[in-house]
Amino acid sequence: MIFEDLPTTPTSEELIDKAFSRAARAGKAKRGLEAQQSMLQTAANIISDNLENVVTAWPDFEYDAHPFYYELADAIVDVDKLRQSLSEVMWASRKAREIHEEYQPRLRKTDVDTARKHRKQAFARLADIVEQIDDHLLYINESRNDLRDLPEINPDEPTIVVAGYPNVGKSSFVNDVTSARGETASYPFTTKGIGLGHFEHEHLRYQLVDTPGLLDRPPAERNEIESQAVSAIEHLADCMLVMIDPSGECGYPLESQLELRDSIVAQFDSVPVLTVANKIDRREVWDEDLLDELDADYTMSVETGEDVETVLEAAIEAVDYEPELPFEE
Ligand SMILES: Nc1nc2c(ncn2[C@@H]2O[C@H](COP(=O)(O)OP(=O)(O)O)[C@@H](O)[C@H]2O)c(=O)[nH]1
Ligand SMILES: [Mg+2]
Repeated sequence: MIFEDLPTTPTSEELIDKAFSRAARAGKAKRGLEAQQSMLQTAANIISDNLENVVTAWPDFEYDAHPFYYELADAIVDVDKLRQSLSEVMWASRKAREIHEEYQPRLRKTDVDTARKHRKQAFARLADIVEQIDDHLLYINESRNDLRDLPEINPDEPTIVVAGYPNVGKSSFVNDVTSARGETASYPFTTKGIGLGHFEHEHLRYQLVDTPGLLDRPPAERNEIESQAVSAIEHLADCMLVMIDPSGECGYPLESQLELRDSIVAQFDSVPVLTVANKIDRREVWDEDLLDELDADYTMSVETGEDVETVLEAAIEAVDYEPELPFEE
């Protein structure tokens, strides 16, 4: 995941301390004018290089981030504000070099006292520049901490997303058809873990994703971050399975479950959505007219295994994934 390896961003205080203490050490190794020159060069370089590294450590959101991650990142941090902060830091990095270039000539062909006075002045200006971007450095580090924990999901793998109210059997389904049990990922904005599983079909790896807290309740109950995370999922899902429990044993009336299904169909208009009624083994508690009303594409029972394969194959067909061949033009 592209935001995983971002280094911590120093605070302005840390950076100033580091630059000036290294400069003091460099100064002690030399005498006279050379000591002053070496101090300035060391301090300016450390500030300039460290600030530049803060900026270059970040991927380009538009070119390097998959739209799924871009949108998810934007739900969690303010990407425009982050970009602005990064550009201010770049400005400060360049400014530090300029100060170095401006003061360097003043530390030559002069007496040591005058040189020391100029060097101190340069240091004050360097410190001032770094202090000016204090808030930006803090925001960058905060963003880094928030984005580091984005879920480990591969957006390039063909993906089936499972939606539906709690207790309808989503986790049971994901665990049943995938090899890795209990694989989870987490979003930084909720404590609920994403259920994640993989299976292979005709040598292709598919990803099954269950998104508790997002696609398990009506849109009106989602906060702003959750709503945006749901739209990020539009870039991820190649097929949507909306699971319904017509027995009502999940604790949610069928009517609410169908409303959720309809809202998902409406929102994911570019993604094939299949309605799957689970717990068919409990058909004795299903209402007689229910099946008509449901308009389900499939019925199944994860408990007994009835028609689970059929549903999976339908999902694979709906994904309609064609791998890119390396030699294709
Ligand atoms: N009778 C019956 N129970 C099921 C079936 N699938 C899942 N369950 C049960 O329904 C409950 C909720 O399942 P779970 O997978 O945790 O639902 P989730 O909240 O949607 O992930 C569990 O007790 C499951 O054992 C099924 O096909 N038939
Ligand atoms: Mg679950």
